[in-house]
Amino acid sequence: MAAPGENLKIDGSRLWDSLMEMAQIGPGIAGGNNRQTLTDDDAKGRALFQTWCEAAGMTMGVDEMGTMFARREGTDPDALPVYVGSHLDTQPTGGKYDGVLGVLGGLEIIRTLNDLGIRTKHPIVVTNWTNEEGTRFAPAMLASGVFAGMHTQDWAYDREDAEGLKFGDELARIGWKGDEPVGARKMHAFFELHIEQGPILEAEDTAIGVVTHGQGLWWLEVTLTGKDSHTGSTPMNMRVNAGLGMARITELVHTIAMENQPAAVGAIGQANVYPNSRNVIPGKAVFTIDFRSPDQSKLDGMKARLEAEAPKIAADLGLGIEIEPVGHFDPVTFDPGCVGAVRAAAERLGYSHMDLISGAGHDACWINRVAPTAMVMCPCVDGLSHNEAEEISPEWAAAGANVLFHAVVETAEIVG
Ligand code: HGY
Ligand code: MN
Ligand code: MN
Repeated sequence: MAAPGENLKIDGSRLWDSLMEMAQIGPGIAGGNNRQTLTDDDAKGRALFQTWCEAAGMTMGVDEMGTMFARREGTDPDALPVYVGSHLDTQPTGGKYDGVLGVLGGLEIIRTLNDLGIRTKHPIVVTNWTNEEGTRFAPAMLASGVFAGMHTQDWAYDREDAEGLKFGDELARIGWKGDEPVGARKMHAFFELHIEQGPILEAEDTAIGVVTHGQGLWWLEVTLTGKDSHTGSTPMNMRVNAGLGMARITELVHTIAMENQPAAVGAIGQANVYPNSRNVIPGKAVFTIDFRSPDQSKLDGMKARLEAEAPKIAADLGLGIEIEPVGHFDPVTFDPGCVGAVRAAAERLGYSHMDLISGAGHDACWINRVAPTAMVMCPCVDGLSHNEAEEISPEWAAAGANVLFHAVVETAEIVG
């Protein structure tokens, strides 16, 4: 006897077409996307998503952080909804699938339920979280963090981009500052489909990642203060070179991560020297360190080691140093019940699958603090992401969306 909805499948070509249409908005320069949060392109992507949701008979709610909630009614209006989603904002040199697959995979579930005339007891809400990437406004997962009570809304509104523009002002400017209080919505469960952004699933020739845990993260912003001076006429022993300090701390970050293997990573992704002139020794350097590990003690130990050793490097060079944590979340253990629904869906559908720890951060990492949460992952080519060459196959997208579909619909309870 087939389980209810056992043979339900989404329409993979419709999903792929929607992914390709969304990718036209905020194009990059090398085939990917540059649809950064709260830009005009983000607004265009939001508008397209809203049009699609309304065409699928959903009603849209928007909260005061701009997060979008498209609701399909259930047969029991009092039942807490099952939420499903991810993010539509991208890195400046982002791919077409990071985040977008999870939002449009959620939409595809609704489109398929409509096609089949299936009702569920619990409403289903497809979600686009604002500013998951944290590249324009740090930290990452900002809106889901406010929703989970990890940041105040005022603090989030005050976050500034490189031009000094404030998050709250930009949200109002693009016309997506909603009226719902953030975090007021209660969830029966939350599911997120996401590309792996790493090499494991492809290397293991496995279609589905059943995400049991997510690694934790520290973002430490370091400011080194030296002295601008002439690169030609300043004797080497008179230089107070912030650029040299940044280089030595970059090496320290790598050393710390390598000494904490396995399951630890560290790098500096954002770095600026000032005045950034070819013949001026940098009097200032500002850069952000990204440490991650699924092991709490390793994660905190890497931070502590950096905080102890970087000041010594600065002192040796006569530099001032400030180290400010600008992003953090502890390692995550997802809800065993929701993880079980994902695993059962993969088994029922006959997809190869394996348990996985998420290397990247996701909105699900914060939402897991306020609702039972799990993630589904699909492979990506060469494990590449945060790169315009990010690529997946339509088959991988469809498999991930089918597993998401079954996990969501099983949790939302089909009633015919
Ligand atoms: O940084 C992250 O892990 C996520 O991709 N924003
Ligand atoms: Mn993402
Ligand atoms: Mn990303």
